Amino acid sequence: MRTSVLIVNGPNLNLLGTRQPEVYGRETLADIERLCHDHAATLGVAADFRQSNTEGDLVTWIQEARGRHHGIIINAAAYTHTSVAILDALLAVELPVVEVHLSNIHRREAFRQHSYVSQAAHGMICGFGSHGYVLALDALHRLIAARLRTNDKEKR
Ligand code: CA2
Repeated sequence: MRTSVLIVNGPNLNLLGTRQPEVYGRETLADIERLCHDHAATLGVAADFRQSNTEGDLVTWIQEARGRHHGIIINAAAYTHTSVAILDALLAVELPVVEVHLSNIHRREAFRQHSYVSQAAHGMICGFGSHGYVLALDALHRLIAARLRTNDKEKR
């Protein structure tokens, strides 16, 4: 099976490029999706890029990733700071997870500085705008390759 990753985006990220460019930049979510597909192609990886404003959609997509994808990149947006449901789904799916944020959440309001998602993530990339997704793809690709090597050794 070709390496495949799920890229999940949470609420209001569909508004990117239309408001608050000083915080989130001028690129649209469609621009970021293109960037991800282009970079994933250079890594030989398939990328399934999704966005929803609904917490349940995000939970369902994470659950469905098991058996379909090798890892998950997630920008849960505001649900990062509130959602135990998304944390539980990420823990249950047992796939490598990389958390990404466009802005540096540690330079912002106190309520953005706690992430439930981080408890299920191998690592987090924040503050690099859309380039964070490229960095996240590189990181996840390495994690998946390491995991596949370990699985191969265990089979031998
Ligand atoms: O920096 C990030 O990527 C965030 O995940 C973005 C979330 C925010 O709640 C997190 O604390 C950090 C917000 C996404 C909303 O995006 C908008 C884009 C344009 C206009 C309004 C909202």
